[in-house]
Amino acid sequence: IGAERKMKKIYITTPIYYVNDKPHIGHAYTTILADVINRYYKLIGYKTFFLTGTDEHGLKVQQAALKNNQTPHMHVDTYVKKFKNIWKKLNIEYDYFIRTTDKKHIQQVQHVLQFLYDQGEIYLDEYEGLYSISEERFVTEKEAEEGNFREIKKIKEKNYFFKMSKYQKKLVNYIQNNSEFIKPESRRNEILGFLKKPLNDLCISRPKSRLEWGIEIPFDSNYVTYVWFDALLNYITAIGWNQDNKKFNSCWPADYHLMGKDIITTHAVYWPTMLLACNIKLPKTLLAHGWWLTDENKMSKSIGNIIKPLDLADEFGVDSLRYYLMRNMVLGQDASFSKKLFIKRYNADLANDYGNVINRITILINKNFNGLCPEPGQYQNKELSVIKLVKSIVEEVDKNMQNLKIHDALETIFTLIREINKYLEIRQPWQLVKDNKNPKSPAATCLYVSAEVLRISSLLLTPFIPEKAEITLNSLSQNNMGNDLTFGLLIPNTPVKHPGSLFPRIDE
Ligand code: ME8
Repeated sequence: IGAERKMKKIYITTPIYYVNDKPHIGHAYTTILADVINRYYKLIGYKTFFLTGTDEHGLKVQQAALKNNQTPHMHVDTYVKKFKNIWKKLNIEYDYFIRTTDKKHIQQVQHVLQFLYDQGEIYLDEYEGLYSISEERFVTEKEAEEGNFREIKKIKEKNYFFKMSKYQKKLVNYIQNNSEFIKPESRRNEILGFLKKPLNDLCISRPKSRLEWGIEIPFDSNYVTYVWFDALLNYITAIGWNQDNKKFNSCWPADYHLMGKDIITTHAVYWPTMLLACNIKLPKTLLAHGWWLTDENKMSKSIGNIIKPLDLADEFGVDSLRYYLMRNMVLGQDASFSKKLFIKRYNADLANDYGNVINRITILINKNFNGLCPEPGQYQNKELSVIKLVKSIVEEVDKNMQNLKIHDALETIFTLIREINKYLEIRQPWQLVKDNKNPKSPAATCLYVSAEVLRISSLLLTPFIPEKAEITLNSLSQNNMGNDLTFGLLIPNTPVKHPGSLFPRIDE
């Protein structure tokens, strides 16, 4: 592991979001998830690279600009700011923000198009079919009947096609031989099912008469390229593909492409076949999470049923929102968003369990040990079993995180937090101090052990609730200890402060 940690960065991506509307809770979820995974890897000592950004071409954006009486350029600049502001507010620590209107990206997309054209992987053909404006692609008659596409037109035109079908067999083999490639299992089966039918070639051009806002096809100026062909390539153009080999090789292949289940097909079929045609390695894991539902409706921009993440973060704090989103969705499944459940979760876990432990320990140390970390004496069985539990919890959290069981990781951390509370109830340090407050006394030992376990729990929580966990760690003078998760590092006689009420109860 040591050597690998030095050589290759863990590379994590979110989808690049369309800038046809403001960011909403769904975008926030994927981006927070990426941030949590990224922060966790950093915590345990990996170098990482976290990419997010915006998908700025295509019909949807062109139409949104028109609706706002703006040029596409002005429109995208305005909306990109909204995304960047929200990520800042939600404490998202991305390393790079790619925009598909970046000059470098455009050049590289054209480079790929030209390369594939020269290799004979792209050809011109006349095609007649049903075209969905909302999906921006040709759909089959069956899809048109079943799907709820709002605008479907019959279109006959000449277009450029990428020989996607040629790679079908290779792709199926790859998916079958790499069980980690598509997660969760249900999505993997869905894609394998989809690939049982013959794959069509992919139409990768749009005539400018119909769509101007896109990247021009380098070998035919009458066309721009299909927005997905442009967008998917962001994952390699952002890390210097074909320009900065050192940077590219330090990141690629991507470790985690995160996304919602709505766009798994483009990522699990179009993207790998494009990479195969370019002789580029395939990403390690595509993770498709479920949908946040509200009032049992799909919450998406097109339906206009939007909970604004900023409002919730303003009302209850950024960490509370991050915590709820990570704790209440089982990765892969859908989850219903509700303010009621949000408040319930907050009160139970953050206000009661975590908040209580922080208050009890720091207040007792302040009252009885002059605000200095007490010096522990001999550990008894009770202490030894708490210390043993810490080790197994740290290992279990790691397993949960590696397996992308994010909600389980949180549940595991909270087992430890609840254990501190139980330990305090059993040892009753508030009684022990009445007998003896000397260094190495039972009271000192109990409070040292509790504070140390609080330090480790808080470190484990930093990826999820960075702001409040950091405050807690600072109140324990953790700053000098690095990110070590082994028991026994808290230094006796360093200051312990009461951080104030970090998680006030919310009325239900
Ligand atoms: O699809 N619940 O962009 P997009 C959970 N530009 N996640 C949700 C969600 C919800 N209700 N709604 C949206 C695009 N998402 C393309 C991507 S990538 C090369 C190009 C999240 O703005 C989820 O991650 O429509 C989903 O996949 C993404 O937003 C779609 O964002």
